[in-house]
Amino acid sequence: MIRRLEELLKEALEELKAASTPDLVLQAKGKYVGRKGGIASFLKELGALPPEERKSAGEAINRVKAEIETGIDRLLDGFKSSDRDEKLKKERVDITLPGRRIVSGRLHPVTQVMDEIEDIFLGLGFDIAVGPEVEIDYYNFEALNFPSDHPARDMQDTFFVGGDVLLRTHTSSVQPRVMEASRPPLRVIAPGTVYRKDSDITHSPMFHQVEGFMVDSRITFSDLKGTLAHFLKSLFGPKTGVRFRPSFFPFTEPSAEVDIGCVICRGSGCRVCKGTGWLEILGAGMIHPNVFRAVKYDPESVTGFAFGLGVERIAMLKFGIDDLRLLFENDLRFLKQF
Ligand code: 2NM
Repeated sequence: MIRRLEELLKEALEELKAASTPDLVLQAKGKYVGRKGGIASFLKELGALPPEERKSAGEAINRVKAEIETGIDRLLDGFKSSDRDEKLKKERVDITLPGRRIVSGRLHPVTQVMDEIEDIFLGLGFDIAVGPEVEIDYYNFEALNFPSDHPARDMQDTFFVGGDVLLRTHTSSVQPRVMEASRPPLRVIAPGTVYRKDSDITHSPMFHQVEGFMVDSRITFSDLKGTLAHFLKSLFGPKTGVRFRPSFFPFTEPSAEVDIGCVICRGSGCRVCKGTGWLEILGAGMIHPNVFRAVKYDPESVTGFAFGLGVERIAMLKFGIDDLRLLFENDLRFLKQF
C-alpha cells in the first residue's frame, strides 16, 4: 500500500507540474484529493487492514494528501498573483499625463463694481432695497414729480408694456416704494437693472444703476456733499478730486451734477475728459417737496438728499474700458481680464 501511495503521489505531482491553468489544477485536485479521488479510495481500504497496520497506513495517507494539497495551494496562489500582476499592469495610471486644468469663473466687471458700491454704502449704514423691473407709471414718474409732459415720459424713450405698465427707466422708482412702506430716518440704496429706448456706441437699452437717498429731520446739502465725496474717494482713491455743479432733475431741488478729477489723465486733459480734466460721474440733489407729499411725508418736517449713478460708466472708468459694447458681448477673452 505504501508503494502504491508513493506512486499516486508521484503521478499527482507530475500532473500538477504540467498543469498550465487554474482549471487543470482544480481537475487534478478532484482526481487525487476530492471526495471520490485516489486518496479517498486509500482511506476506504484502511478498514480492511489488520488493526496494527491501520495507524501507520493512515498516517502515510494523510502525509501524501497533505503534500498534494500543499502543491495545489501553491500553484493556485501563483496563478492568483500573476493574474493580479497582469491586471495592475493593464490598469496602470500614467502619471506623466498632464492634468486637466480647473478653470474658475469670475464676476462680470459690472457686478464687481456694483458689489463694491454696495459695500461702501453698507459701511455708511445704508440698507439695500430692490423693486420690480416691470413698473407702473406712478412709481417711475408720477411719484417722482415728473410732469406729464416731461420728455422722459415720451414713447420714444421708455419701453411701455401696455397701459400704465412700463420697464423702469431708473431705479429711483424703488425710492417712493420704500418711503411709502416705512418712516424716516431712512438710508437706502437701490441697485438694479433699468431700460431705456436708447442704443448706440455709448448707450445700451439695458444698463445698471445704483440710486440712493437719505431722509431724516434736518438732512442738509452738506450731508449730501460729505456722503458723496466719501463714496467717490472710496471708489476711486483718497486723492480723487470731487466737484459739484448746479443742474436740474424733476425729483430734486436744488440739483447737482458731481464730477471727479479725470482718472485717465489725472487732470491734465485727455480724450476721455474732453480736455476738461473732469468726468461727470453722478447726479444728486435735495429731494423735492412734491416727492415727500406723494409718499405722505411732511416736507416741513423732513428733508433728504438723493443721488443716482450709472454702473457701466463707472466700470469703464475704473477698468479703462473704452467701448461700452464690450460689457454686453460676454466675450470670455474680454471677461477673463477682470
Ligand atoms: C438722480 C439724480 C438726482 C433720485 C431722486 C430719488 C428720489 F426718489 F428719492 F427722489 N431717487 N433718486 C435722483 C436724484 C437720481 O440720478 C441721476
